[in-house]
Amino acid sequence: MTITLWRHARLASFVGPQPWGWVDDGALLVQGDTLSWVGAEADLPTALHADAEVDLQGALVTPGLIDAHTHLVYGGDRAAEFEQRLQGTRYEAIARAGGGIRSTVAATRAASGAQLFDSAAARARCLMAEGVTTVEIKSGYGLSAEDEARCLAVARRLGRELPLTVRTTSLAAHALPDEYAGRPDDYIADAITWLAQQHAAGLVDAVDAFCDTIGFTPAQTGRIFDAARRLGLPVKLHAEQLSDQGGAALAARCGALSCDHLEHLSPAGIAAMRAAGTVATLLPGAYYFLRDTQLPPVQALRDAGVPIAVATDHNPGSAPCLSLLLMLNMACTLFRLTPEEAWRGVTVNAARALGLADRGTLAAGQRADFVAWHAEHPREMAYRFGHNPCHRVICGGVERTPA
Ligand code: DI6
Ligand code: FE
Repeated sequence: MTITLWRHARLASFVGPQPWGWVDDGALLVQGDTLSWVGAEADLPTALHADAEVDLQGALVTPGLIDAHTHLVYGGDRAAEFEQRLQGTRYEAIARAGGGIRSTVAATRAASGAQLFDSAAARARCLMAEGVTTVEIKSGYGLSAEDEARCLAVARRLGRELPLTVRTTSLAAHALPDEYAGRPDDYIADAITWLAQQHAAGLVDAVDAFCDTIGFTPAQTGRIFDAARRLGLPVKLHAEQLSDQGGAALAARCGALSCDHLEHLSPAGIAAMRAAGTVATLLPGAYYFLRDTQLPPVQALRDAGVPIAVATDHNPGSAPCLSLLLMLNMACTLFRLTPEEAWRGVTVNAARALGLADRGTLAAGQRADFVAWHAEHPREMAYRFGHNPCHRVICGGVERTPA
């Protein structure tokens, strides 16, 4: 196992009480795929052995970025729907008229496995170019036993073939497919059967649902969650995006890893999330693209000490966004997060939203996922937008070559 010492970096470690977990002149010792020592150059143990040394010459180093909420696998696009919305038709109205998610379902079912893989891989590479080392990918555009499993298998294959960790989430309860029109409870019953099959095939790390007026009711969501818990799978929820359904409290009572969107989150939802330690994953790209005006209750989340994550929500309908760095900026400008909060949202709290304790900070014992930047300070990435200063990416101890 090779041991490499990365020296003379400015570290934003997100560990310890100081802002950013800042270390002025720091070093990282990488042993295989793990960080075995992290700290100030001045504190480097004298007896330390390394096979190789890299001088980072003062470059800024952060943990690898984690995009904790995406829908990367789907067919087609929704550019025509975007034009419709620009002419005044609302997102919900398009969905109710059979467009929206269901039009992507038709395109996804029509796509070959190779098409689904190639298009998703191209999207994943865009995220990776900005320093993303872990991504969560949801199903939810297949909505049949076969097509949901196909999309999850594509996501798993991305994790095997790209230098990137992929966590998969089953989101069969995303929309009601046409063949179940008027029979949402039958659909949920079938989706529960598929979930057990997906789980047996090793395709699922977590279970999600869309609890909203154009999605599923809290009762239907609860049935999916009960099934997930029987299988020992953690849950998360698209909650209170378009209306307050009490979904966040329901999810929190099921020990949810995260509740996502949350523009219409109530004080009761916040209290339940706080009690359960559930992460609030904010998705400023969807808020922006749908021209939403209802802000998520950021100050109340802060006051309650609910950890906040930030993600792209990449999907063809409400957030066709492939830049997690842009989400740092939008989380600050639109939601008034501080740059440090936004950064914690794509590192330490994003890891927590995925139930991963082995990443998201720079500390001994963590996976060696880190990024060196052409920047002095991470606040610059929250400040600029449309700019990518990513310099070098180390994923599991191995340096990634540029895509
Ligand atoms: N909320 C979202 O923002 C995405 N899914 C969801 O439940 C949008 C999905 C889409 O419009 O295709
Ligand atoms: Fe989403």
